[in-house]
Amino acid sequence: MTQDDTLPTTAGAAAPVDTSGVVDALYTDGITALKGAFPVEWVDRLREDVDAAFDDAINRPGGAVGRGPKRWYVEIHPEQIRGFVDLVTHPWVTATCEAVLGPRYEIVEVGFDTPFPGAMNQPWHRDFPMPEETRRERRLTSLAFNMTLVDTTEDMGPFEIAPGTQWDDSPEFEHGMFPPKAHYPRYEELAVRKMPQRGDISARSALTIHRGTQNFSDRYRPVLVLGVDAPGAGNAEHHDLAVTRGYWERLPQQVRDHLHCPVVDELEPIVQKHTIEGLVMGEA
Ligand SMILES: O=C(O)CCC(=O)C(=O)O
Repeated sequence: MTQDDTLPTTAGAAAPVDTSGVVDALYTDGITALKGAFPVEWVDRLREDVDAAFDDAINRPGGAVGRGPKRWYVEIHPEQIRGFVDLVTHPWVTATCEAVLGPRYEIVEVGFDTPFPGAMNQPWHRDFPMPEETRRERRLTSLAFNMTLVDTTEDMGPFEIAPGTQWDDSPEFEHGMFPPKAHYPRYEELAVRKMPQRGDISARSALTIHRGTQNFSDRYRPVLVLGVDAPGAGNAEHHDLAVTRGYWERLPQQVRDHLHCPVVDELEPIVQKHTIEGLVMGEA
């Protein structure tokens, strides 16, 4: 399952990053993006590894978690994908993490969503309940980076997000994550459909209310997810990321500084933990 990813590749060039714009976008809309961050060939190579990881996971009990009909989430280890180092050292990614989460940010999750043909509209949701720091201090303590592995088209069931709703807080949210159906008209009014193309990367607060939509096409729409925490945010306990000793030794120090995961002799396939119960059955 191991890929050698520590060889340099052609990731995005170091361009000056306007972090004030990025922070502002994350605190207002709850999502921002960089178009053309990575070369298309780099994304295609990543997709090969994601496809292989999906085949492995779907054939193993607990390897993939259902997120609705024809839709799965798979958490993986960094060394299962070539390009991990490029991704987490990309200047826009590192600058965004530092600006929002501070210099000691921690990479806690690598995984991918796979809406297949026939996937339905998900219920509007956030990925976990609002942390106390966010509620009390209006401070974001985690980020999710998403990278499409295909050129998204309208019929593929694009990701929809309701900008500004990372701050929504209601006792009516089921499990702190699912707004009641009575709130849906507001989310539908706010909703923006995202049509990312290969090479684009987005950063969002996973608290911003969102959903995957119905995939009418005959193609699947894999999306890589990178989860990053501020120190103490606590999402790491829901994930099982690990690296082998050999891989760890080849990682740049810059990456090790932000990877506080077990270093092991041999990787265990991940049994998925981050079940979002309300999404398992599916349709909104
Ligand atoms: O379809 C997508 O891109 C996102 C799916 C999603 O939000 C989820 O499964 O939690």
